[in-house]
Amino acid sequence: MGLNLAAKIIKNHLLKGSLAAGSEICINIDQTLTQDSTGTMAYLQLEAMGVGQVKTKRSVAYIDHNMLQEGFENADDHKYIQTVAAKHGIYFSRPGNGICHQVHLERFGIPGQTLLGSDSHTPTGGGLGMLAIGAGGLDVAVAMGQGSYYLSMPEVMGIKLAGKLAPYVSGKDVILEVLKRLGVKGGVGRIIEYYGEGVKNLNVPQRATIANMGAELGATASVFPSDEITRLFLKAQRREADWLPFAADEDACYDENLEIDLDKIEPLAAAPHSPDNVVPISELAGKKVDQVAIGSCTNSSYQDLMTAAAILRGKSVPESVSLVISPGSRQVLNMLAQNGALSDLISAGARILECGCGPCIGMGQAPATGAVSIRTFNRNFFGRSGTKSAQVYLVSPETAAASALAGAFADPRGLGGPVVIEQPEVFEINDNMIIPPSKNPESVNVARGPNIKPFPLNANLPETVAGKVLLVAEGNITTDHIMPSNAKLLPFRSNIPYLSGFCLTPCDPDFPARAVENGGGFIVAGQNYGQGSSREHAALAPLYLKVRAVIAKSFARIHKANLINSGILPLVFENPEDYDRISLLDDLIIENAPEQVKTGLVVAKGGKGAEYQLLLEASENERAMLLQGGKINMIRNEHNKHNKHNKHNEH
Ligand code: MIC
Ligand code: SF4
Repeated sequence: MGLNLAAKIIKNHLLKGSLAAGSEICINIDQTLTQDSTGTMAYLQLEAMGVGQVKTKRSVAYIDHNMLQEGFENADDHKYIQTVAAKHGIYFSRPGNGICHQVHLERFGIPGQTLLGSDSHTPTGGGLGMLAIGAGGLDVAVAMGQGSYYLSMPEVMGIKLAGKLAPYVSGKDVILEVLKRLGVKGGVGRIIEYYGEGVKNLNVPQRATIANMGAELGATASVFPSDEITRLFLKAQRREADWLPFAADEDACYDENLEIDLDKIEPLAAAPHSPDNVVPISELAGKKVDQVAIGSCTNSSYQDLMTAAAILRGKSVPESVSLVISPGSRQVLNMLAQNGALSDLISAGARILECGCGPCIGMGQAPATGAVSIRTFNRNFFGRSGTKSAQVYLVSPETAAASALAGAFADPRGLGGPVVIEQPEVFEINDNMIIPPSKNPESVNVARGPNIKPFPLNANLPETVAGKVLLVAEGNITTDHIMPSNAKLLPFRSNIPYLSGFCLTPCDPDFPARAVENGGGFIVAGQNYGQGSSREHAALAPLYLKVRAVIAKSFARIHKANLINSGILPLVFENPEDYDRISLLDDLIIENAPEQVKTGLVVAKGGKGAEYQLLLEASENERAMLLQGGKINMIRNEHNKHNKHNKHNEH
């Protein structure tokens, strides 16, 4: 029986383990990426581990999230990342060069290679045929230092695509259709692999959009074959030499199967406040919109912005609408400037922002009170836009542009003749904002600003883990709830003590004070706890507040790994009904914790004889990490053992 593409790439990179779904594997990592809001922490950890030059084939540090520079903090972090990158063999993409995922596709991604990134949308690289995975900063730091990454072998879901998209229907509508069918937990523990005749009717940016929002399914990665279309994209980026064909074997099998007929897809929107709350645009048509935002790593490719410009050309957005555009990369923005499309956007009344994440992560452009904001982004979690009362909808660039003109939700199929944007024969290639690593790394002094504070470290797991329940949260709590990110908080990504004062405040404003008052304790939650971002701050801030365990109905993949890396126990209710028996401020106690952690079955005792059976679903390696209080401690212990052994042998 043949192999599917995901299994082939994993097999080519397998260092430990087997392809059996659910077993722990270790794979070789070819490339890494970091962005600034997770990068400062990742590089502090890289330094703490004593890594010299990175072991990967290519590592890139991007600055794209944190660019308002309201005070010295952001600029200091940029300088830190620039110098630490130069010293350790890492390429540096300067602020203004674009969003990590878009620039990585354009300039660095290579079919068939593995990419680990400290950003949950790293799977965007799957659009080029990479196995691209998002992870916490510490895992990326370890991958830079050792060239490898441990994960649980995912199942592979095959989505067979047939047919061709109708005019004004695009990649965004395809992934919204998948989200409608599978939901935000539908991809957990899975790689989503696209195959079938329909694939050749999708260009690389459309594939990248689909792979990007696989993150919203909770998937480990999404992958497309590398074919003639991929070759032409790389050729147009003057990187044809990086191309190799990759596809599943003809007789490949999948653990799960789904079929989608592209012809049948219609323009869709994800309604507030979840990317899987999908409805057809036809149902929303006529509903007034106040803000339209086009951009983000999901939808700001050359083709996306050219399409929006073509729709807006010669027209004006009404006074009731604020249209804002954040281009994905300088390559895209510059090409639009050169061919006149930028002028079409400006003339139509668009507000042009610099190339970066911008409004997608709440860095400016917060909508007005109660406003309806439609965005080409990937997340519409509650409060993420910066305005709690805003109603955020996720749509395609076609729908966004049509609606901007109408001042209301509009089905772009009503626009008339189709807009066809061909891929240029050659993109504008100018890498002068990408700085290669230093040739004399010893001479580089790493610049550290005063906002960079030491990160918290856990200690060995104690015999008894005891404390109060500090919060009982609902299902689908996002990392935006656990560690909110906005223009006021992002500058403090290298300052955990400060950030911890805002931990879980969207769920309960008193959480940080309660945690401090009680000297730490437990968090209890529903399903899919920690969906969303890769930010390990969502584990480090609770660690700083002495949270010892999170007990949930289920966890999102990256956040669970971040908790384990920090030495916080991620425990799952064996009987989900037990969730209803626990109340705020209940006392919980786990006796003989190390012994119980070793078995994976944990009993927490409550008051009045209550007992809760809990599961620790973790590999042997992860259990060892929990016993030693997290990954950094484990690495340090291994180093110390190694050094002792060497010293002993010397004598
Ligand atoms: C996001 O889209 O939520 C972010 C901001 O890009 C995060 C990373 C972060 O929190 O810094 C992500 O997706 O991992
Ligand atoms: Fe940036 Fe938004 Fe993409 Fe996250 S989802 S990397 S904030 S553009």
